[in-house]
Amino acid sequence: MSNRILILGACGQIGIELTARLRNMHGADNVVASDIREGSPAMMQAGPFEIIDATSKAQILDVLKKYDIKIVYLMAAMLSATAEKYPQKGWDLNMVSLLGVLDLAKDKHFDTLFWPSSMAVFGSTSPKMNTPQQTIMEPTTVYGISKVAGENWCNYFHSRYGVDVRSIRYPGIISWKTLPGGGTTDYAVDIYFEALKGNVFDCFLSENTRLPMMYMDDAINATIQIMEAASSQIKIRTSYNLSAMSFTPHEIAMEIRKYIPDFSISYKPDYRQQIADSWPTIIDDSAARKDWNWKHHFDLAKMTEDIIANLKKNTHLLV
Ligand code: AKB
Repeated sequence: MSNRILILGACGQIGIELTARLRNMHGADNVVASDIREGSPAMMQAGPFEIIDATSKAQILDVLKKYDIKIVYLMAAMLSATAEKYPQKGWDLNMVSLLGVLDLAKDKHFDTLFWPSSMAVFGSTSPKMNTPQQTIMEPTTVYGISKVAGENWCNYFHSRYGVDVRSIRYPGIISWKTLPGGGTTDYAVDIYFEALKGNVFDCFLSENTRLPMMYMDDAINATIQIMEAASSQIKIRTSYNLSAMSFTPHEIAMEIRKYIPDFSISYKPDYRQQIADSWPTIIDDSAARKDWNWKHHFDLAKMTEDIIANLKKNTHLLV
């Protein structure tokens, strides 16, 4: 029986690394990558690739049938900062894509869906310290509103139609292989690249803005772990809080200085400061740890050591 996987939004920050990991695990032919535009030659040559607009249910259905897909990861999304510039487009992409795939799952065109939520579901009225799994959720961004609505749709399709949908509230995700785009936490990726290029880093958040973050390796592990868990272990069908570390721009700069002593950072907060200020400082992810044994492996020190070693070996990325 086929256990083929489709990734929608495979060319985004998480999609690229998720596709590579799933292809390693299951064989490239069993993992169909897709995006609205062509991916890198590496991704397109390594296994099947389809152009799909994630808001088109018809295009998704064609590919589900063509490859006999059983598992879908819907990774296409517009992130917080970009969605504040294009609210209608952000809402449309984030919601229409989700409602389309939920409907396809309801009609049994595939078995299991992964959909990423975000810590952006929380807002200024949520507790900032040890933000609980269940608490006040009054997000102030379009992205956050779309994620809260999406979580509730997931829960509804699970309880009403039995759809096996699983979701994680990602914190800011940091990687050295792929760049993010349009997020409020992106500074924590850019900072490593600028430091290694020998540049001063102009940070768009203020020095003491503490946000929850996670290294990509942990984020991919969590994603695969929740999808591999038995359905009975998934007790929450909105989305699970997920956490690894929390740090400020000042703290990440100090960590980088251990390797690049003359690294220098300046602070020029812009509109993204207000978004960051509405988000949690530290997240309580005990439900994920208890229900499906989630554990993180990287803290700020270990992540920084790994990123700097890898970027030094891959200087072609520093263009
Ligand atoms: C963003 O900054 O928009 C994302 C997120 C926290 O979901 N990284």
